[in-house]
Amino acid sequence: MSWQATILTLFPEMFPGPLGLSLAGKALGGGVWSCQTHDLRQHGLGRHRAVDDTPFGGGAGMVIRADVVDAALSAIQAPEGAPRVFLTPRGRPLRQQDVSRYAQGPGVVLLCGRFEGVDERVLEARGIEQVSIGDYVLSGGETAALVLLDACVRLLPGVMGSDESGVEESFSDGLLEYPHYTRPASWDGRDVPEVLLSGNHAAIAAWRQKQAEEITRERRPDLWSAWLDRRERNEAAAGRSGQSGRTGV
Ligand code: 6GU
Repeated sequence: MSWQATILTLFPEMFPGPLGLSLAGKALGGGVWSCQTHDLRQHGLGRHRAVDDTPFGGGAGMVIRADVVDAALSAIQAPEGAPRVFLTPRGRPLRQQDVSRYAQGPGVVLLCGRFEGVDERVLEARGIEQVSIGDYVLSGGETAALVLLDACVRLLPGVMGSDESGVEESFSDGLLEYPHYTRPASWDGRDVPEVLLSGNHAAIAAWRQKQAEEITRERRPDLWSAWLDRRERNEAAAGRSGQSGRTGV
């Protein structure tokens, strides 16, 4: 029973693409996950297998038809309970917590659009979530689907190994990660921060925490204020329960 990605797309050749290589590719070859594409064109109408039509109300671009998407959904065999996701810049932002939820389930069904969009009625009627991977516009949902799958697959049991890299990383506690250094200790006139060479593990942990906080404050004021709010709430909770220290997030 492996984690199953089912992808509805006009460009099935785009999968698994880069996910056939490296960590994700090994896991694919090893049967940890599977990647099944389904060509939307198979359900197109008429001699030209048309999947789209002009938008009611006018305007630029074309809209993928509800009946075409519905026929494709009926034709696939996705695991019971797999969330259906339409990749679109109009969606809610994809977060690590969504990725984690998807990875813990049986798999996902991903609908990739081209053109202006998909008829809203089929999204509503068939319980399809709308997700965006960022505030920029891609030419189609396929590359966004690859991003979502990469984020999910690396969380599947056995894919990343049992080292700490899955835990102590950006977003796991709401902060961006501290900077990394390796040999040589001096390069191009730049020295590695001295504390990292000290062997003092408590001092190193404190330095890394401070770096993570500063970088998050500078680069991601949104994450920073959320983290401050969370810390304040935790401290208040610790105070109420008579604890002296901070509790975990
Ligand atoms: Cl999910 N799809 C497309 N086409 N463009 C996007 C996106 C998704 N997320 C950001 N831009």
